[in-house]
Amino acid sequence: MFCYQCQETAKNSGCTIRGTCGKDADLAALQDYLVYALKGLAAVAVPARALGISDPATDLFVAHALFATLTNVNFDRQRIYALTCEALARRDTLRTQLLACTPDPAALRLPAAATEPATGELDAFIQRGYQVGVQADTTTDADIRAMRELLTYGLKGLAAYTDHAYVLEHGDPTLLAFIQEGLAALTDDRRDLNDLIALAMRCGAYGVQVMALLDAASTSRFGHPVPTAVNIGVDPTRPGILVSGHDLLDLYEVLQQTVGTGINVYTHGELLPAHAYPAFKQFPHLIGNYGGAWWEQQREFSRFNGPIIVTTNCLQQPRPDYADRLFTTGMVGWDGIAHIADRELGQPKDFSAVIARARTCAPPTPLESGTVMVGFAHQTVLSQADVVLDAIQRGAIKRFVVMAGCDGRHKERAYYTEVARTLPADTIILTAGCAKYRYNKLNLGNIGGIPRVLDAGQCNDSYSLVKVALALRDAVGAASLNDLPISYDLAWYEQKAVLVLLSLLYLGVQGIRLGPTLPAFLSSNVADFLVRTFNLKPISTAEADVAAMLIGA
Ligand code: SF4
Ligand code: SF3
Repeated sequence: MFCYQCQETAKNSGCTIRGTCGKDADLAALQDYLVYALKGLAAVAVPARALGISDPATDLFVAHALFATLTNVNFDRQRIYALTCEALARRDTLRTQLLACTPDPAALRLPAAATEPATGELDAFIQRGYQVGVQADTTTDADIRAMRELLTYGLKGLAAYTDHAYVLEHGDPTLLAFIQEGLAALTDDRRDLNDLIALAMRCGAYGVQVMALLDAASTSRFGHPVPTAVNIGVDPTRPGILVSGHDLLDLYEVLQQTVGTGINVYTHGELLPAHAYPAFKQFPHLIGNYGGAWWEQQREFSRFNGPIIVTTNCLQQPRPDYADRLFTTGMVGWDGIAHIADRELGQPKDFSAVIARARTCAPPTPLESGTVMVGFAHQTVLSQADVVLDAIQRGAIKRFVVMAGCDGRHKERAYYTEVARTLPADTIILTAGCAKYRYNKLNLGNIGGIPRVLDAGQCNDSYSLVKVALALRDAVGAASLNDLPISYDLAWYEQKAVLVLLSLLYLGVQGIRLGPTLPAFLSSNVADFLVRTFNLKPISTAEADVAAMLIGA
């Protein structure tokens, strides 16, 4: 196997024997073959669309299936196999329709991924997967390969967020069309570096678009987040259900189905921001948030004692002591772990099996006590714009530091805690994503009532931070985002973060620090290009980086 799509790739080079994430070689090959099949489907769908042939269900399927290949989403080989069978069947149906309308099929130059017959056997898919992965073609130029992978991972992030928006009934066919355009381009050897760079920038533009769509989807359904102190302790008298991942609708339906049952509900990881949405405040049995970021789940799920539902991502290898009370849903899966089926005909998901399990469980073991503040998305911050601007003009706030992104296992990530501790008292941290768990419990105080850590929400709520920055630019009459007293010190782990990065680069943000390591999939020339063009930089020490950021460097 060879996989280097996430920040925890082995030796910051590539996982070759087994993924740090728990993905084994056959599953990696199966996922590679799924991505290959989706590229082939896209290579058919793009010329078909140009002729007016398209199928909205196939368009959404591509995003859905690509999402399954993100880091820590789906480890269930039967489900990856089923998605691949469906991709190939949809490809063949669309190709038949396309060829029927094409006088000169050779002119289409369909790639092998679009035309090669598939046996339909799982073992054959795995074997083919070993031949079509990242390193399959040893003759590919290193820089072309790097740009293709950067685009692939940006598209994966785009696919995941698009899927999240569609779950909340907010669709946008232009996003689905671009995912296919990008995938199809990856099969086209005529695309040179400049083409791929342009596509990566367009992927960033669609990243801004999808985050805006998801913001509209969440706020129209659940209201605008408001500042909220979230309990991080437990109710020792009642069992609970823990909901992890990013899916607000899953959490909402769990809450609806547990009203009056005597069972409490807790958020985990990236669902912490749910507490700030007005629609969630109607449920007194939404007790609080349990634990920290995704990578601490094995210890935390053990101690939770009750059932856990993992939505969207990030799932780790389940430990035997909680595997029988772990449930996956949506695109998440693990061989042998119970799975809650998708919604049907506008009906909610059926969480009765989870609720039945909770009735047999002990209350959670406390991990900590106190509260954390959430709810500083764009509407809250912009409603306080006068106070913020006044604080800037008085010199009470000297700088904002955007510390959005992901958390992860590596001990180097202690850097982010250290940066938060080292930043002086006249600075504000703007955060979104699970990166916040490195510093959101530090009690860093406030500046004239404005908390020093403003948590906008999930990683996709990085869009909120962009909205705040753009409003600040307009309010102070700055020419560009780069003229503001804002520094960017981002942490990445998986492919949603790759999309967030491309979105910021598309918006012209310069001087982003990216850590804890630069992506292994960047060739040295592509990394140099990003440094030269966007002044992208690796992190250094917390002390040195804080000193540099304070002078705008
Ligand atoms: Fe390794 Fe990350 Fe790929 Fe998993 S997703 S195999 S940890 S690079
Ligand atoms: Fe975290 Fe997975 Fe990326 Fe949504 S939960 S930010 S890592």
